[in-house]
Amino acid sequence: MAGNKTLTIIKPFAVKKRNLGAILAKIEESGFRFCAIKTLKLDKHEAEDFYVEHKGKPFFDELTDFMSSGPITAAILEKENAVEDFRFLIGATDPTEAKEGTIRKMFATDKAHNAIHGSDSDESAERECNFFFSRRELL
Ligand code: RTP
Ligand code: MG
Repeated sequence: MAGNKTLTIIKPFAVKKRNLGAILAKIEESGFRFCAIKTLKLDKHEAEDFYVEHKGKPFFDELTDFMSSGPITAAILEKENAVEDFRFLIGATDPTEAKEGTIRKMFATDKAHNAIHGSDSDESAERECNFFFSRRELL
């Protein structure tokens, strides 16, 4: 059975461009409940650790530089079928391919600076929730 939690990150440019509130509102309006939320800055090593599945790929260095370049907001979201429904809400990785009304279509700059992250499986969601939040914060 599909899990009911996913992990999102509002990425550095979106926070810098002051799109944070609009993105959080869109998430809430779309039926997701915020279980936990925090704003923080990753260092390069932490960004490499978070995106370890992409280690060795040509975009890994640019990706981890970007993700450690400024404040991000991480949140645990709850909804039935959370992972799949949230990936649908954020849209394609490349915003030029993202459907109208998706968060990346609305707020992304380009593929490297695509505004938001969503876990890609229940297993990733569990790992990523534990990456950002302590047991005390997992409500
Ligand atoms: P995310 O993990 O950030 O939610 O993005 P995603 O699942 O849609 O895409 P993923 O394949 O996990 O890639 C992670 C991030 O790396 C950048 N990327 N660049 N140049 C490229 O071909 C390329 N491919 C991926 C994107 O910024 C993507 O969000
Ligand atoms: Mg991914």
